[in-house]
Amino acid sequence: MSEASPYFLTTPIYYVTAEPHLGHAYTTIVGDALCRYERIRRGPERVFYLTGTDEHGEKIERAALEQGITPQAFADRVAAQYRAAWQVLHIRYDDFIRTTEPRHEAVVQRLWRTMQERGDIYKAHYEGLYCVACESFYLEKDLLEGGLCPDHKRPLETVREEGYFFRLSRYEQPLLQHYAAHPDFVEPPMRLNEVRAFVERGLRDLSISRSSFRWGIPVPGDPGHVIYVWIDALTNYWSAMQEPPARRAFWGEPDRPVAIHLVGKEITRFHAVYWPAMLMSAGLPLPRKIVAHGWWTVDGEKMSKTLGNVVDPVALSADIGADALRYFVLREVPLGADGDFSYEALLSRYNSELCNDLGNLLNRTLVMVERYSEGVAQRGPAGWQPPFDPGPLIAAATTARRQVEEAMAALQPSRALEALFQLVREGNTFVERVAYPLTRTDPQAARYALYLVLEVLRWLGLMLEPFLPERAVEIRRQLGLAQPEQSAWPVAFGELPEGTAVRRGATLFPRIDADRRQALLHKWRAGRRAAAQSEAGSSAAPPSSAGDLPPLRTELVSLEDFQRLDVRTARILSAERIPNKDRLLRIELDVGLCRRTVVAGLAAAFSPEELVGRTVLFLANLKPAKIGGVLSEGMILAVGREHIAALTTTDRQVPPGTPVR
Ligand code: ME8
Ligand code: MG
Repeated sequence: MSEASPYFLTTPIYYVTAEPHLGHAYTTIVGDALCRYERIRRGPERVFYLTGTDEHGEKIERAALEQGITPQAFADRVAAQYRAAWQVLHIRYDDFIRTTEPRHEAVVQRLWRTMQERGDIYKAHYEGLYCVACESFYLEKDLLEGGLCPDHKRPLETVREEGYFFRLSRYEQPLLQHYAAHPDFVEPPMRLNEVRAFVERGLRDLSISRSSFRWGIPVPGDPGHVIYVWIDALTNYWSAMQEPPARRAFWGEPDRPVAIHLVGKEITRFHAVYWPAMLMSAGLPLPRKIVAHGWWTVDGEKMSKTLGNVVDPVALSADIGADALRYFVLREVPLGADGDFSYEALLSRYNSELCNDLGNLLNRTLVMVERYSEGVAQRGPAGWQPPFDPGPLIAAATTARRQVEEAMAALQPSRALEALFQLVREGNTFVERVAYPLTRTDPQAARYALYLVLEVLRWLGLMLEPFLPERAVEIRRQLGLAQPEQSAWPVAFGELPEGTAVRRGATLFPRIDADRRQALLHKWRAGRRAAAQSEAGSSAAPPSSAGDLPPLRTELVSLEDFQRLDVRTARILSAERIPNKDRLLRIELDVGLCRRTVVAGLAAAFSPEELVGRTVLFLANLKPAKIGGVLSEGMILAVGREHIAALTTTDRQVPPGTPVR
C-alpha cells in the first residue's frame, strides 16, 4: 500500500424511517475509526469518509402521510437526528449526502440515461408480489405460509405495473469474472461465497421503477414513474464524489479502484451484485471492495420497537460517554461477526478495561510523577546507566504499534484495541514491578522508569485516537504535550521532551459503582419494561382461562379481620438473587418508617434490575420467617396463582409507607 494513495470509505445511507440506533451507530463508528486511522497515516487530505441518509420510497411517503407532514419535512427531521447523533459520537465525516438533494438527483438521472443508452434499460409489463417494507418483489416460492413476507411476516401486495427493467442478466458473467479476478472484492470471504452462489444461480432482470407512489426521483422523460429506491440510494456513493471535481480522485480508475463500501451483511447483495452491474453498464470504475459486518442483537434478541429494546446510542453516550460506547462496540466483536449487545457487558468492560486498566495507568503514573519526579518527565543525566533494562517495555510498545498497523490493514479494529490494551496492562505491570519499588530505593532510576511509562502513555494517546478520539486528546493534554490536539503516529520511542510538565486532571473514566450500575441498568431497560407491560396489558386473553380460576371463597371475613392486615406501599431499593435458589430474590424495601428485607419467589417472573425503583403493595405485619436462609419480614403482594403474572403497584405516585385500606 502506498500511504500517499487516496482512501475513500462509505457507510450505507440510512433510511429516514428509523431514528439512529445502535446498529447504525456501529457501522458509522467502525467507518470513523478506520478513516481516522488512515488520516493519521496518510494525511487528512487523502482520506474521504462519506455517510448520509436514504430519503425516498413508499415507506417514507406513507410514514409522512401518517404524521400529516410532507415527506420532505419528515426526511429533514430524521436526517437532522442522524447528524446530531454523529456529532455526539465524535464521527468525523467529510460529507453527509441526502438523496433528496438536487446534486444527487441530477446524477441519478444522468446515470439512468447512460445505462439506457447502453441498451440496459427497457420498458415492460410486470406483475408481482411486492413487500412495501422491503421495497422488493418476491416470488411465490420464497414466501412464508399464508403468502407472508419472509422478513416482515406481513402480507404482500400484488402490484401490476408497466415499468422499467435493468438488464441485470447481461452482467452475470462479467460479475463472476470480476469476483474471480478480485477474490477480496467482498469481505469476509464467506460473504463473497454467498454472493457468487447467488449470481451462479442465474440473474433475472431487475424492476427499477415504480408508478404506484410519487416520492422518488422521476424517470427521465417519463415522469409518471419514479426510480426504484435502491438504484437511487446506491448512486449516492458516486454522486457525492462529483463536485467539486477534486473529489473525483477518490473514485479511482478501472485498474486502481479506491472506494470501500462498509455495509451490514443484509445488504451485501445490493452492493456486490446490483451496484457493480450498474457501474459496468455505465462504464464507470467499480469499488475496490465491499466489507460486510455482522448484525447486533440485544440481550440475544433482535432489536425492535415492539420489544422496546432498541438501543439509543445518544442516550447511552450521555450516561457513560461516547468514547466508552465506541470502545465497547469496536472491541466486543471482530468485524464481520455478529455481536450481542448487553448492558452488563458494556459496564463490565467499562469498569475493568477503561477505568481499571487505562484510566488507572494514566492516573497513578501522573500521581507518581508529581510525587517522585517534581511533576516533570526526566530521563537522567547524560551517560547515566539505569539499573534495569528498559528493553522489554520498549519492545511491548513497538509490538503493539505493529499489531495495530496489521490489524487496521486487515480491517480488524477489535484486534487493534486488543493490542493497545495489552500494552496498557504491560504499562501497569511495569509500574508495579519496576517504577514503584524504585521510588523506595533509587530515586534517580525511579524518575527514569516513570519517564518510560509517560512515553508509553504518549504512544497510547496517539494510537488510541481512531477509537477514543476525545479521550485520546485528553490523555495527551494531561501528559502536558505541547500540542495535544495534534494527531500523529508514534515514530521513535523516547521522543517525549525532557522537562515536559504533566497536568493531571479528572480521571479518564470515572468508576461506575454498584449503586450507579443498578440505576443505569434500570434506566436503560425502561423501554423493555414498558413494552412488556403494554404487551401484558393489551393481550385481551388472560394467561389462564376462566376454568382455571379458583372459585370465589364462601367463608366471610369481617372488616376488623381485614384491618388487622397492615398493608402499605413500599419501594424496592434493591433486589438480588439468592445463591442456589433460582426462584427466590432477596429484596430490600423502603416502607417509609423503616427498611425491610423480604424473600420473594419473583425470580422466574422478573429480573432483579427491573424490580428496583418500583412501588409495590406490602403486607408489613406478616410473621417473620426464614426463607432460603434469610429472615423475611413481610410479603410483597403479587398477582397470579401458581405463577406470578404481575406485581401490584399504585396508579399514582405515593410515598412509601402509605397505608392501603
Ligand atoms: O438498508 N446490527 O438502510 P437502513 C448491525 N437505506 N448493523 C445494523 C443493524 C444491526 N442490528 N441495524 C442496522 C438501508 N444496521 C438502506 C441502505 S445504502 C446504498 C442504502 C446498519 O437504515 C448496517 O450498516 O436499514 C445496515 O446495513 C444498515 O444499518 C441498514 O440501514
Ligand atoms: Mg434495513
